[in-house]
Amino acid sequence: MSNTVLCGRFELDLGRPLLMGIVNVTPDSFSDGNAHADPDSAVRHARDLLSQGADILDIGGESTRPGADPVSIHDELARILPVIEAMRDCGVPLSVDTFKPEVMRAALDAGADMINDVYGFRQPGALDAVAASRCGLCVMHMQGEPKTMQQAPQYGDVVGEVRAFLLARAQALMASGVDRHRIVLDPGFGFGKTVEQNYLLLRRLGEIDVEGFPWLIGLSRKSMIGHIVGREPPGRVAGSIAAALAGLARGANILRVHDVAATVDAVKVWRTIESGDSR
Ligand code: HH2
Repeated sequence: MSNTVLCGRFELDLGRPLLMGIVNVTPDSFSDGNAHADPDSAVRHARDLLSQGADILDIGGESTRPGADPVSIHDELARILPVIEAMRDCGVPLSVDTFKPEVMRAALDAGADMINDVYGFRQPGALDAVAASRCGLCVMHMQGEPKTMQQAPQYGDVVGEVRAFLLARAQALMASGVDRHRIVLDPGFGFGKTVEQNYLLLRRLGEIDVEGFPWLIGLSRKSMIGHIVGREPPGRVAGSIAAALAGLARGANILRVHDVAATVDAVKVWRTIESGDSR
């Protein structure tokens, strides 16, 4: 198993946990919708996350929260391209959270290093849009689609089905000519899963070996956290960090988070405990 991920202009070293800071250029994201909806404030937010210690920035122009309305290619690009252009030389890889092949191509042309696709590159044309480039690829599991995915998620064996799906998608990417070192996998917490299924997946993450591919996990402020702590998204930071550390303990490599500064501190303490080196 390799400990690096090829990610556009970068090679990510997975020798320590990496933090992907979330930059939602959207009016309707579940946790920070409208907080950075115009590109200028999104760029300020991206710079903030960078100064807090983000290792990767994940720029999104369309919410995928349950029930979210679709966004046109034109509007999605108008939201994300100015942010990519402004942050292109910021020193960390830029990921773009999209499932539309046209947006993938334009984002890569503009200098993005990674494509994060909640559909796992299943849309027609998505494999072709990314195969020939050198970008990193985050392949996420989702049952159904955002508009309806939380209405009635159904699995015989959620752990086995998520594993089989991710393996099949990784194989499809590699069959399209993608180097395996470009791929990271994500179980897709909250995407077509009940609270119980989400916690089962997290608890058993360490057992779900998909041929040694690295894990990216996104738990930050999600409703599975709100369900336990009884708070709205901004009040879910401590709960999100607890879940993130549980993920690290089970082999996660990259944490997709809103609250970079707080998570950086928590990960530092966790690493000190794990390594026994407090110098
Ligand atoms: N979660 C969200 C969006 N994109 N991508 C990956 N790989 N993994 C995730 O868990 C994930 C994701 C949802 O969070 P957020 O971006 O904060 O909200 P919204 O989709 O409403 O913009």
